[in-house]
Amino acid sequence: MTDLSGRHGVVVGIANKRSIAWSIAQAAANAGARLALTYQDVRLEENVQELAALTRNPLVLPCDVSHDDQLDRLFERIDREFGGLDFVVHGAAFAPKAELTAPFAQTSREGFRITLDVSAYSLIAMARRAQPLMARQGGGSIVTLTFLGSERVFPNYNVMGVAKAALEASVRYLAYDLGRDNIRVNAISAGPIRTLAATGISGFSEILKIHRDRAPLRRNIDAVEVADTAMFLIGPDSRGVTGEILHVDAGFHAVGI
Ligand code: IMJ
Repeated sequence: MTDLSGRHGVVVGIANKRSIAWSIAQAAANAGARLALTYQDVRLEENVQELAALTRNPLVLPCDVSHDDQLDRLFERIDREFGGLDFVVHGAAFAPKAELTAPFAQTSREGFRITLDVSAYSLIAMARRAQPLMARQGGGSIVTLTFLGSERVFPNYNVMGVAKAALEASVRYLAYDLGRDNIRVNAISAGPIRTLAATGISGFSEILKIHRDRAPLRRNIDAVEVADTAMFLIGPDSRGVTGEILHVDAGFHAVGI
């Protein structure tokens, strides 16, 4: 098992106990890491505070990833409290609801801008601020979350698919840039899971059923499986892996028909 004792990490993208980012935070905390957990706004603060209380010595901080000043303050606090940083877990994504229901061709300029800003640019913004703190430790690991909708069409995923494609390309470019400081950047492409990000998506039960029927492992995946893979990408066993999109989807991505 991955040992993260004495390591420090920051996790963004926790909305509630179903969030994949929360499963990763729990796994990292259980592996001995000290964590900074962020909440997007007051609406989610109580949820994150409650969950954070289940981990040892947590730092709970506000951070809306679409605001540079909040990102600046987050990394200043982390630098002050932790004196460095070993890993970042990025699980933030958002598209305005209308963009996930109307036909893709109707995507608005503002909807495109918001979706790409929150879901893709935020990784670049975090990586740049994490870089000096990680370089000081001799390296680090950045892990983000993506979905197969970046590579193939899933009805209604729409501009989120475009944002995830930009996110995955950003993983490769960041891996190239930050590699000189021994900072690795990877993504986990998770199969469909019932999280807040999936609620209200019409036909989600059918998507889970199709995934279960067609995936080589003939089943769905859960957030704990994603967290176990995240522990590999955060920890030293993956020291030679960077710029990678690792599918944790019971093999669904490998199937043609
Ligand atoms: C989301 C929409 C359409 C199809 C979808 C999803 N499938 C899956 C998701 C097949 C698995 C969930 N997913 C992978 C996401 O990345 C979801 C992101 C998301 C969800 C919402 C819902 C509520 C809202 N904005 C959102 N923004 C991003 O208002």
